[in-house]
Amino acid sequence: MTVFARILAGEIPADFLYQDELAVAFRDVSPQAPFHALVIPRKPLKSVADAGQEDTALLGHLLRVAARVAADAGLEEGGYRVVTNVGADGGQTVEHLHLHVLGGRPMGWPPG
Ligand code: DGP
Repeated sequence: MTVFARILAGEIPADFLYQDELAVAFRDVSPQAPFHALVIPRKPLKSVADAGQEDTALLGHLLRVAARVAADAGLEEGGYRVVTNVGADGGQTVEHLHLHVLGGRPMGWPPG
């Protein structure tokens, strides 16, 4: 069971920013920017690489939730970044699909 599955099950507390029947958003425990949230599906997909045709709408929903939590955090004017890591080279450490929403400072490019 991943740490995010345990958060979804209520076994580990999280600072929730948004919840619906398909997805939840909460603050990252190790923020890499003044605002850093994670958007995850309730469905235990490992990453975007694990998503099938049947998950197309869910993936779109996750992006819309990311935009919503960013707007709720007042980031629309300044901008923000939405990123998802996949596998070892992508820097993924938790095998439950998640979108990082980062903002509140200028982001570097390319990412490290
Ligand atoms: P990634 O490296 O892309 O798999 O990102 C995983 C993120 O999950 C990382 O930024 C830290 C965050 N994280 C890990 N454990 C917890 C936790 O227990 N609670 C919260 N809120 N975030 C966590």
